[in-house]
Amino acid sequence: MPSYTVTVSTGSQWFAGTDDYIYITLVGTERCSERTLLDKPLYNDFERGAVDSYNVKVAEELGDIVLVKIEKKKYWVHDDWYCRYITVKTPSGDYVEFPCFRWLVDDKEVVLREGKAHLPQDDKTSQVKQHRQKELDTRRKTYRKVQPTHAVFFIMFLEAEDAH
Ligand SMILES: [Ca+2]
Ligand SMILES: [Ca+2]
Repeated sequence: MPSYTVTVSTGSQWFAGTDDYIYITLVGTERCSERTLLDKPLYNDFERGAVDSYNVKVAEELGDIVLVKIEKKKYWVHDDWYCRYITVKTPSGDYVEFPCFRWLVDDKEVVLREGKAHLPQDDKTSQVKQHRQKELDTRRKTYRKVQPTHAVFFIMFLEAEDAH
C-alpha cells in the first residue's frame, strides 16, 4: 500500500495551536486520497510551533499531488488554528510543498495549491527585484528616447548586468 507522509507546521504565535479535528485529502493528477483524520494516538496534535508528521495510506498512487484540501471541524469549542504550510512526501521520495500561512477559523475548508513556501527573506528579495525591474524599465525608456539606434545595446548590457 503506497503511503504519503504529510508534515504539518503550526504557527508559533499565541493561540496558533488547535485541538479541533483536522482532516486532509490529497488531490493528485490520477486520483484523490480518502479524507483522512490527522491524529496521533496519545499525542496533542497541532500545538503552537509544532511540526507534526502523519502517514496517509492509499490503495494506488495518486499521480502528481497538485492540491491539498484541509478541513477543520470543531472538537469541543471552536479553536482557531494557524497553519504555516504542509509538505507531502510521495512514495518515490519527492517533497511537494503547500504554503498556507493563514488562520483557519470555525469549521473551515481550505484548498492549497502546490508552491514554494514563502519566507520573509524571499519577500525582501522579490521586493528588491521589483524595484530593480522598475529602474530598468525607466532606464530603457530613457535610452530609447535619447539614442534610438543604440538603445538595443544598452538594454542588452543592462539585462546582462541584471542577470548577476
Ligand atoms: Ca487556537
Ligand atoms: Ca492540539
